[in-house]
Amino acid sequence: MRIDIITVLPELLKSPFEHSILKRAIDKGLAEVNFINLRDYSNDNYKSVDDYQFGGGAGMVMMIEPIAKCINDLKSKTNYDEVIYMTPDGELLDQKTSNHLSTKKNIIILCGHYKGIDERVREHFITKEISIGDYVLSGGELAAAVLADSLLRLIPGVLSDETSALFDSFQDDLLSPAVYTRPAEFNGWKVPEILLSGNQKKIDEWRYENSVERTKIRRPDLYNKNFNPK
Ligand code: 6GU
Repeated sequence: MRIDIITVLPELLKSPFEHSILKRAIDKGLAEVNFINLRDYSNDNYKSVDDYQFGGGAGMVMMIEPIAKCINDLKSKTNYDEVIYMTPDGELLDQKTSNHLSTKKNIIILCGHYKGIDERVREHFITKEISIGDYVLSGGELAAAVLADSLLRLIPGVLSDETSALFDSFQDDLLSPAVYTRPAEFNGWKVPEILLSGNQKKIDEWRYENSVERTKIRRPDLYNKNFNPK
């Protein structure tokens, strides 16, 4: 999978891809992530990419020209499956969307800034708009990193234990069960006996029940979707 991220702040974005699982995915050649500086496509000597909005009002708007030039340049070299715009008024990201997008070959992610982007970009270039939650961030970069992380870890071979993404919270609309490691007792606080029993069937049952119980308490919305469908 190849992800090309268009941003005015490439430096802000780089670090999440230089460590741990995402770094390994890139080093192994399972993923390619490129950072494209939108200012390189500016029309003027000041490298500006934003302007005052028509109709007045506070806040700058990202101009269509640099974005169009940039996206067209990328498209002239690569076929893209999706051109995604990160925006708080987009579709809320969930595991289902991540699973779906992780099967794509090439995607562009455009990071918004300021008051937003000229609506004509959204109408004519963007194929999908994604938000990572109902709160406002200063720009799309951190959201783009969240999206990219959620996609890259699903690529086969990226996680060392191939099956482990299948057991992530949300993969089946259930939260993950509680986990423990050594010591088996600390301060008198004990690890549930069953996990030390060696009985894998019983352990699997305990984990499933623990998942369901946690989901019921912490995320009744998910629980009801699973167990009390309308
Ligand atoms: Cl994608 N962008 C911004 N600026 N804020 C957000 C967001 C995206 N998702 C949630 N809040």
